[in-house]
Amino acid sequence: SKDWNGVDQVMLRNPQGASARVSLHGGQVTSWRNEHGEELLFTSSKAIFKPPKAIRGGIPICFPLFGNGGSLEQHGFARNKIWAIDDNPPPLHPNDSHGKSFIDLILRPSEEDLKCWPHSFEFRLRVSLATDGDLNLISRVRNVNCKPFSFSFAYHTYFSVSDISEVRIEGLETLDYLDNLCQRERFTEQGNAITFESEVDRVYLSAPNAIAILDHEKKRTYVIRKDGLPDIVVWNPWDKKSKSMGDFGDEEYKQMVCVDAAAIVRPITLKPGEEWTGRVQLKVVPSSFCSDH
Ligand code: TA6
Repeated sequence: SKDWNGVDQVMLRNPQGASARVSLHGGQVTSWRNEHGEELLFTSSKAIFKPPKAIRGGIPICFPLFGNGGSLEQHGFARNKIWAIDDNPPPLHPNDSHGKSFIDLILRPSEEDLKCWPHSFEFRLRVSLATDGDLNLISRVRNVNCKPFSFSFAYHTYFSVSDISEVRIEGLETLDYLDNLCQRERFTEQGNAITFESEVDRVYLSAPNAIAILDHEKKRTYVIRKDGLPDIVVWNPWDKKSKSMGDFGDEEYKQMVCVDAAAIVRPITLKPGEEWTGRVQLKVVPSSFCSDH
């Protein structure tokens, strides 16, 4: 096995020149670029890159909690921990790594973690960059051998957009959602696509497994495909909330949107020895916009 001492981030590249960067701090993807070197994920210019702060941008791993709850910090501790590189991952289905450059990370609870969340788990994360530039994340959480436990989860994905007021999200029409801005009250989406004119912070329930984020100005569309993750979080802080976040620029809400594949509304419960898998595939495609798109 390679000597990984002192490594704190890993670069993945594919033959066409696309790349991704994974930080061992948080097991967090902090960059995903297409073959032209264009950055597709948003990271705040004021992001803090060391524990105990989560890096504001990229794809924070929210585990064992999404949101607030009990003794755990907001969005859980996984994104504030230093992950290890896993040199002997369990065998994966061939198409999980076929022709892709990938890295396997692992997180196990420290004694400290077990004090605030007394469940022995193993969390294996594979980040891979496909030959076509798609970014794939596979999370495997296993109950090592203790009493059953439950958790919620999200790939808290910050997409880079040119102008939030020109962004549309398709695939969530007619779904019910919980609105974090109204005490998580349940509403039904009426629009034919989600657009942004103010702060949005919602959890869409039982979302389809393909969601499109259209960036009008850049004429490109992000497509999220997910498996094992029933919900989709949509968040943009807009101006007022942006000013209240120290690690986020006042105007940066215009260049980002969070669309998170997640398992929140119905937490996942694992019996001893059981394993859960949550996958997401991120793709970016040029989108030829027609006016009635
Ligand atoms: O995206 C949903 C959300 O819970 C928002 O309410 C906002 O708090 C966001 O996550 C960011 O949370 P963080 O802990 O990363 O500042």
